[in-house]
Amino acid sequence: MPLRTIEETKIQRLEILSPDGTVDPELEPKIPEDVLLDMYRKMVEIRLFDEKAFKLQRQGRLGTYPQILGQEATQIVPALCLKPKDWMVPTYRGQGAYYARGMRLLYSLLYWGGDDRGVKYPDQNNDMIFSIPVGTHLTQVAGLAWGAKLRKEPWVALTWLGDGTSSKGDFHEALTFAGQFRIPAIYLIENNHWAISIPREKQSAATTLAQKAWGYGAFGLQVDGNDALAVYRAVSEAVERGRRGEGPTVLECETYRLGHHTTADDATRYRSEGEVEAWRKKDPVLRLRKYLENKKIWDNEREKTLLQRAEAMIDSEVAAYEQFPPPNPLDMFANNFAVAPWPLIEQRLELEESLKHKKGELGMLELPPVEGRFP
Ligand SMILES: Cc1ncc(C[n+]2csc(CCOP(=O)(O)OP(=O)(O)O)c2C)c(N)n1
Ligand SMILES: [Mg+2]
Repeated sequence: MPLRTIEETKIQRLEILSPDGTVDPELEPKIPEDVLLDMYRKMVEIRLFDEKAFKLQRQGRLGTYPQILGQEATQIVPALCLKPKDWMVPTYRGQGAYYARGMRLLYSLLYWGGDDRGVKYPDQNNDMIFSIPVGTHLTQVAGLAWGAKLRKEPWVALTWLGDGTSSKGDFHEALTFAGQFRIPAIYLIENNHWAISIPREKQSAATTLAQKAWGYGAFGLQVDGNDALAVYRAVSEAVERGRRGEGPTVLECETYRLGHHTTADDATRYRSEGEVEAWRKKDPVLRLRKYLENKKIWDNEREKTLLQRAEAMIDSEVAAYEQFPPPNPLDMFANNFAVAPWPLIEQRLELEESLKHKKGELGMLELPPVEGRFP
């Protein structure tokens, strides 16, 4: 006797804008013109910023930096689908998301220059810091979404994670909780095909990452992540689903990391130029530009003006970064523990002692008081 089928599912993929800029009119989202232009402007600006940051690192003017080159649509567009009070938790490859929500590029430069004053998100936003440990934020995001639900607030919690990160136990724990409690959480997997030097095929035997959603009772969809319109539609619908109380969403946005993992990596050692070249042809920025040109709301003249303004803005952010007063070295001990453990207190006192004679020289403000106590 054949086995009974008790459950079936299908994995769908959303693609709207083709690389030549033509659209599927049935799926084309109705995005107001000013939002479309803002989206494009920010994608161009973050691309130029990314190039600049890379060069600054090579010149010794910035610390390690993770480029987002090629992932501008999955960075900028989701953030534009949120309201300020929605929770947003990017990954370390999140400069675009923060910028789209209104954070000055100065702060990204400070952060990647090793200064924790770079963690400064606009006051009205519910933006959270990303975690450098991959995946540890996923359960925290479930907590944020659960909190919104318990308080009967209309906010969703949106987070990003990499393809590699979707193989971690944190993903399983977060999604188990999110599905079971039907919380308004959106897990956007930025499948950029590489987790440092490990290709997507070696990370999971699942044919898609979107299908993982099904195992947790979450809504899952694969999206062309280099297609700004598809990302907009998929994220906006996930936000609406969350606000209606219909639970979590997993979006696998397929894109490609055109650069190295970070400036500490050399991707030419483990992948072919041919592969990278093939993905360059699917460029998300160029694709959106063609769409705007076809709609007759963009042209060469506007592009030229945008590039000039963007370059001037970025230069001024770099100047502000390089003129920023130096940090107080004691700040490294702040904000870590409510009650500091004794080794940290000892180290802090030692540093304080050795800095005393440099106080004037460093132009330091009043030294912050010692936090915590000896046991
Ligand atoms: C818990 C933890 N383990 C290992 C690392 C080192 N690490 C940094 S990024 C990375 C790969 C992440 O790949 P993916 O999730 O695909 O994200 P992507 O960098 O491609 O955006 C690893 C293993 C880390 N940061 N945290
Ligand atoms: Mg990856």
